[in-house]
Formats: sequence, structure tokens, C-alpha cells
Amino acid sequence: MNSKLVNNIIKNYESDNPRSLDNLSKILNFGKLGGTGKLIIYPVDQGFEHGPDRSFSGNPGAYDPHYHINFAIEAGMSAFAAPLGMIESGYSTFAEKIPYILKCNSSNSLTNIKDQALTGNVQDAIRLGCTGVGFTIYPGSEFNHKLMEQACGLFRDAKEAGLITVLWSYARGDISKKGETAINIISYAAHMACLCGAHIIKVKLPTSYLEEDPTKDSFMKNNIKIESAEDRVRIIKRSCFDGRRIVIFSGGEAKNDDELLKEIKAIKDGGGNGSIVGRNCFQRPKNKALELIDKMISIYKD
Ligand code: FBP
Repeated sequence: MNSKLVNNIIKNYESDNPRSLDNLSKILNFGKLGGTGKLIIYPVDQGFEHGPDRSFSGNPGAYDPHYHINFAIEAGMSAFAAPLGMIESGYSTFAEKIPYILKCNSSNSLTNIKDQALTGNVQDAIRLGCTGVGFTIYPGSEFNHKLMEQACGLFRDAKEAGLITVLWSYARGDISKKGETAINIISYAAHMACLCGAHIIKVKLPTSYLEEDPTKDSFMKNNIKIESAEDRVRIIKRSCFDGRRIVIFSGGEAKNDDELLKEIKAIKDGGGNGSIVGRNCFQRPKNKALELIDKMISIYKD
């Protein structure tokens, strides 16, 4: 039975079949944030995106996929998101112990190409008992149209199969480094993710920087408030169909607890739906990471 908070979210997804809606409820009712309308997803695709040693050598237990699935369960996460091989490697040990999101494309840092390889599909997600599929688009990259087309194709199959869809929308390419997290750029990237039909949109927490871009003027002319992180979260939620879509924010590189918790407070106060946090967990000793997640959960529950 859904709480009122969960029902208020689910009713915004007007075209989904009952199986997709059940899977959305499953994530929103799972883990320590179940029923609150907030969620924390634990993503572990950094071995692909940044390499295993850069990701895990500071905490060698993290080379084992079971470490991560077990951590997600113990921490009370809402879902675990990873590429094919990682989900396969814990399949029989952890079947149905947590909702899985199969990350269906991945980039790697051995190339500067702002593109991602297809590494999974809806058949894989069904075979592995996943609740949903995940995908990354890079708005601004020379491959952005292809990535968006692939995302929409994957989401079409996923929705037909009753799965939910999570879109990582990371602007990069024809954008300055500072611009990748500029409020006007993230707002645009988040909105396009909604238009691609994602149930859950994942973006980086924006800064108050405004990238030189035709969208900058509207921020100036309309005096859009972007000073605080909380204001900026509100702007992103507004760009996501005026709050009708679930928006979660990434943790980014490992930082100290206070810094991260300040961001979590801003996400909560700005009306964001939660977080997707990887490096800030597995690049800490397990007990410290569990404590950190507990603190994040308390803020979201407050
Ligand atoms: P983190 O919490 O580790 O930032 O994970 C979120 C995430 O989106 C991962 O899924 C992905 O591997 C990583 O960030 C990509 O980060 P970037 O594009 O900045 O290298």
C-alpha cells in the first residue's frame, strides 16, 4: 500500500502500464526511505567510467561486486544501479534483496570521446530480474542526438516490459568545464531528460555559474533566483515538468561529510527527490559510509 506521498508522485506518471507503476512504487517503498517520497540510489559504474584502481584501490574490498550489493542492502538504499557484469556477478546471492537498475550504457576514460557504448538492454534487465534500466546522455556532445535516440528506444522497450527508466543527463562536449554544472545548462539538460520520457532524472547539483549561452538572458531578464543551492534545486525541479518528475542529484567526487550533508540539506529544502551516491560511499571505510548514509537518510526524512 502506497503512502500519500508516494501516491502523489506516482499519479504524475499518467501513461505507464500498471507493471511500470508497480516498479516505480517498489523503489519508492524500498529501503530506509521507503514511503517518504525520497530515495537514494547506489550506483557503481565508476569502474567502467573511471577505471577500477582509481575507483576502488583506496578501499580494496570494493573490487568485489558483492561488497557493493551487500552495502546497498545494509545501508537501506532504495535501489542498486550497475552495468551488466556487476549485477550478473551477484545474481544468485542477492536475487530480490534490493531493486536493481541495469545501467545500459557506459563510457570509459581511456578515450576523450563524449559518447557511451551500449552494454545492456531490456532483455538483460528482465533476465536479471531488474526493476528498471538506466542510461546516460551527454547533451552538448557531438553524439548527443544519437544518445537521445538510443535512450528513447531503450525506454520504449522498457516501458512495454513494465520496467522503469532512469536517465543520467550530463552536459558535456561543446560546453566549458565550468558550464557542465552551470545552472542554465543543467536546467536544460534535466528538461530534455524529461522529454525523453525518463521516470527518474539524474543530474549534477548545479552551481550559480551561468554559461554564456542563449538561455543565460532569460535567467537575467526574469531575475531567476540562483544564489543558494536550494534555489537551484528548485529551478531544476521546475524544469522537470514543474515538479511532476522525480529528480535526484549525484554525489560527485568523494568529499567530507559536512560538505556532502550540506548539499543533501539543500536538495531536501529545494524539493529534490534524493540522491545517487557512489564514490562518497565506497571511497570511505564501510562503517563510515554507513554512518554517512544514515545521516543523509535522517535529513531526507526530517
Ligand atoms: P558518484 O556518486 O560517484 O558521482 O556516482 C554518480 C555517477 O553518475 C556515476 O553513475 C558515474 O560513474 C559517475 O557519476 C560519472 O561521473 P563523471 O561523469 O563526473 O565522471
